[in-house]
Amino acid sequence: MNLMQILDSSGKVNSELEPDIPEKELVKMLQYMILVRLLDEKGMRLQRQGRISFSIPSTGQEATQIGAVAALNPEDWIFPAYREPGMAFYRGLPLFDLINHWFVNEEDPQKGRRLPGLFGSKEHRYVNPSAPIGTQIIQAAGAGFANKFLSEKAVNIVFFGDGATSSSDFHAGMNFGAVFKTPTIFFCQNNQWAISVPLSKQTGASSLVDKALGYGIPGIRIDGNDILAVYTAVKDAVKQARMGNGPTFIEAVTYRAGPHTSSDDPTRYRPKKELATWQKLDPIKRFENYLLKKGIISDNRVEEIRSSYDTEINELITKAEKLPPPSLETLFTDVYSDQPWHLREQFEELSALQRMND
Ligand SMILES: Cc1ncc(C[n+]2csc(CCOP(=O)(O)OP(=O)(O)O)c2C)c(N)n1
Ligand SMILES: [Mg+2]
Repeated sequence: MNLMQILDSSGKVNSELEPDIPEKELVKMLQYMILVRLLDEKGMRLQRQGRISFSIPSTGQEATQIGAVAALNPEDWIFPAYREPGMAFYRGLPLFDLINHWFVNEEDPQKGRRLPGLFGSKEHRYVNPSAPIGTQIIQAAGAGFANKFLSEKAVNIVFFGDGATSSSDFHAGMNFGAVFKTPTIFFCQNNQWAISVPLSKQTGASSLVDKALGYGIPGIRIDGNDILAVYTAVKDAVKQARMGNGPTFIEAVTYRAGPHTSSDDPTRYRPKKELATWQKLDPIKRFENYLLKKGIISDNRVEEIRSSYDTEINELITKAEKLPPPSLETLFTDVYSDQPWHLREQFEELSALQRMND
């Protein structure tokens, strides 16, 4: 199946397909790609030093998340998997929120209740993901139905991996979206691996986009390391969804350049040569070359962006590491508006135990 590409691996643009994006937005896109890469480096290092428990990198997949969020309106809902943190930052989620979340301290907006890396933000319409693979697909289709039912302008985009296309929720979500023509964009990050399972063992289909045909959903296969192709495909899909024409399925062909998570060692199952081949197709370098050729940025500016984020993140890490964990009381809050008697009793018992130990 063909692959839609606008920027080739050297950053040369196909001018017939080049989208019209204001310079300021183009720079913002690069900036957030750089931020995501840097956060991955920091997160993995902190985990290896034993200072945080877990890290989920999305290295190599910066173009999919940033290209997509740039093509959405702020009122559109994002249903992430776990490799799209850049979308939340692009919408204004403070960096300190994520870093407090990494350290599971009292300022962690998730109050230590989530696996680090699985976070959401209602304010930024970035929905809390669930750990079981594929759950967000049915949630997004259902929420799309709600948007349609309430005649809201918002559309929904849902992210999932190649592995998730084998889940029953993928079938249920795609089928529901197609039948009810929900304004849902099904965005598959085909990063070639589902932990240690390669794509060749994931499906009998020759490409994942073929699956869309069976549901009656228009599908497009794009180069997921080409941010302009991602932006264009999502923009088109959003337009169709807003016009009431229902879902689109996007297969973005990309590569998980890092480990699955900090608990994984891909050198045990992945050929070295494969990584080297994909590293030549790096999405950040490619976009940077495009912007350099257009005279929109300079090497100095890129270095400035990187080093100012580096300083900011280091300062936030120092602050976050000093904060205590969430208070015991948070174990008993946020589920019921009026705390039931048995939780009150448990809390009192726990507080008494804590006083004895102090
Ligand atoms: C229902 C379910 N089965 C298994 C797992 C364990 N698991 C976590 S991530 C993952 C692989 C998912 O691969 P993919 O959908 O390709 O996404 P990627 O991690 O590559 O981004 C698996 C099997 C899970 N979380 N949920
Ligand atoms: Mg995958």
